[in-house]
Amino acid sequence: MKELTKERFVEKFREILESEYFVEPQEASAWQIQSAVGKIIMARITPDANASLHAHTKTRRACYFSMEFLVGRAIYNNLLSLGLLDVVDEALKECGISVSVFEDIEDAALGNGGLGRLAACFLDSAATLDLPIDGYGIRYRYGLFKQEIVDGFQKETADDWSEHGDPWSKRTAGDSVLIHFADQTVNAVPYDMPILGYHTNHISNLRLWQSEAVHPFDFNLFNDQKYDEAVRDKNRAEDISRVLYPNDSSWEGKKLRLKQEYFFTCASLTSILRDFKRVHGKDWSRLSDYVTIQLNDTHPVLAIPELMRQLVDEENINFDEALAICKRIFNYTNHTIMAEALESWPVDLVRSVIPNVYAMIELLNNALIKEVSSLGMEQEQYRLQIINDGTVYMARMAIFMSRVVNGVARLHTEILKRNALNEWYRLYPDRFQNKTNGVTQRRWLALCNRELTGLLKEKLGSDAFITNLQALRKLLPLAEDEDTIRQFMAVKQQKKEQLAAFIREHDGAVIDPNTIFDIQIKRLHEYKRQLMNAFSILYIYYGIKDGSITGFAPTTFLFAAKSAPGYFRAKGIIKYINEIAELVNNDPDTKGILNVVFVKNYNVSSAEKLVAAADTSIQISTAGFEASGTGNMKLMLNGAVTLGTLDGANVEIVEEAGIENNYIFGAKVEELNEIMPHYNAHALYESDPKIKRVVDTLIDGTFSDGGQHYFRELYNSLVQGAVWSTADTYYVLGDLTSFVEARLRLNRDAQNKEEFARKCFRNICCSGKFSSDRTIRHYAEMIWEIEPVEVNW
Ligand code: 26Q
Repeated sequence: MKELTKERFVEKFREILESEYFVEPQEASAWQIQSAVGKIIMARITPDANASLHAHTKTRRACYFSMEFLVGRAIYNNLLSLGLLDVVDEALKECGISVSVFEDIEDAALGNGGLGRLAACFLDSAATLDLPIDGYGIRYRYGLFKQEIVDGFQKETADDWSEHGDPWSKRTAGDSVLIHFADQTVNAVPYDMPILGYHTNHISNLRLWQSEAVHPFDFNLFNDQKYDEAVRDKNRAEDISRVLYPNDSSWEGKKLRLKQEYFFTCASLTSILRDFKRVHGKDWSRLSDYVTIQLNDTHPVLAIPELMRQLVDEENINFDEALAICKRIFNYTNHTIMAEALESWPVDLVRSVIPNVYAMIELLNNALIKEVSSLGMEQEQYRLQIINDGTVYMARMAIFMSRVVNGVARLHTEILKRNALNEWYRLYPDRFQNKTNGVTQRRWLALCNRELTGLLKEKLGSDAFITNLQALRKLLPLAEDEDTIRQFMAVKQQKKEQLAAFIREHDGAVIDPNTIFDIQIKRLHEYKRQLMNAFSILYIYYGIKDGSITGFAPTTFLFAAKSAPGYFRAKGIIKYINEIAELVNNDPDTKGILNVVFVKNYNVSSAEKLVAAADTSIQISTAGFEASGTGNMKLMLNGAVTLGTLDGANVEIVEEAGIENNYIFGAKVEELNEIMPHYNAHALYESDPKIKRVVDTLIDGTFSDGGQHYFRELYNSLVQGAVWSTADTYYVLGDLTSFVEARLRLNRDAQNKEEFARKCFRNICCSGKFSSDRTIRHYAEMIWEIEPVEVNW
């Protein structure tokens, strides 16, 4: 194919704008510009995309099943992958347009947080490493809600991300699948989104299903002027893929969610089996030679009984044979040990919505019981059964039927084996593996921090780290080089200035780039302890005011977080942070020293700006609760030191980068196991006046929650509890003092700017392990047993 030069690009670009929208470049809107660029790019990559799809059906491949793919904004990433960022930048400039127009393009927020973003990073790495992996999920009409902050409170609005079209996917209606529920049948229509590998012609396919009516509307009802009834079926069908559930911690047994899960797993399997048949015929015993399926948490686990059903009921394979085939195909990744997040469905619901699948679940349960007794574990049977007491337990079905079960960080996997899934580990010790998470350095370094990328490239004499992050290790000696550190500090300063400009525009807040940027960005959860962060700021605030804390280096405390709309405490914490901001930002005693800002509507695009500008990465979950974390890796990669607990992947981060280059505090998992049974938060609160002082701001009138009792409820959760031992489940008060100490230590160290920058720089050099390229390669080798493919056409 001819090279895409600036001239050729400009010509095509003008042509498309003219013929599609009747506009000149200067009068085109952001989305019209994106649409034109999208058309040019998609036309160029289509042959590669088709060739990749074709190659994938001929070889052994992995199918990544996930309810969420948080891909974010596609345009910059696609241009980066194709090596066209500069060409398009120049071309647009010639048309009087800045590439930054695309900042106005919406993110595709088809995920809640870590789990969904991990899936997106994996597809990026897979394509880049030429590994045959395709994603399967749901094309939600509305992604994760947009967050506004009104009077300090979170307000949700709909995220109509494809309102102006979606140039990055192709509707493939010819591959549609009919999905049958007991009470309705819908049409699953696939949209294929190419995921481009970096500087390779290999492309992964992300197939997202949209639910549509089989018949658009009832003509007879329409003729009788019964308009609502005429479109009722259409709306009911579209309900299934209408909206992403914004819950990512507490599980809710909603019928629509169950339908979503069945909808996309059934559609995906049907499509995979069709592809297989086309190439290999009906030799089902070989299915597992060509297809392996990764279940991203339990959300897609209905794929297991559904594949059984398709093999047994539709392909007439006997049950035992089908069972053997399925057991070779599935693997399951666990992302949480929190009991309230584990999926379990009422038998009556499953039976009423998908009766044939339920029948298969019963047979699987019988097979499990048989196996448990043959392995001499009868005494554990009730804790292992897929169906027990009128409930279907999804994780149990997943583990029973998977070849490999994995956790997402070393500590997390150890906790699964020792505690959360111990009875399963004893049953199948060889089934358990660890695969520590990673992030793609293409988006989380090369794209979001071109300045740092440029510096690293210059120092290394190559940009090899963009596809081999371990290469950064070689730069470690330069941490002692004054020039390098000065240059690094200049880059960080630049990114802080850019972030300050963004926040001014986006939130109307003024922040000073000459202060320390202290950043906590993640979903709002009690276990992530944003409340402890807030308390620590107040602790320091009162310390500065009463003179017990002196010489505190000016710090900007940045928060960004969405709360599940129904999560009362999390919403209270958002309001509380905003109340603290109001207080400390306006107090002449602390003005210029403490600045607190809550950045609204946290998403992938704002994360890209935040991570690049951070000095400190706040990772302070109660030890044992954060399965891995991936934001911690993104911040490390951009040269922030971690201020955190020994939880999730933080353990491995300090192992790589050195405890002396990070700030670790708080109770460890083993310590908490000892402490929690007799932890008395109320007694601690009563005995420590500094703790009491900050906690009392929840109830003493310092702040207002608009009379909605958010703060009183938070207060009660910390110090009241039905019995004393149930108060402060996440040890917020227990860890608060050591957190403040670590924070003060960091603050003192940061005053030696060069010495502190060295620590930051060492973190970058040691971040190699946390590339999703490493993670995906390990899945490919140790779980999927797949090999890289060559794509030719
Ligand atoms: C389940 C049932 C009904 C409705 C919603 C859900 C649901 C949706 C999303 C439950 C959980 C999630 C998301 C979980 C998640 O993001 N977990 C994070 O996964 C990351 C990637 O492995 C880890 O790094 C984080 O530690 C973990 O919290």
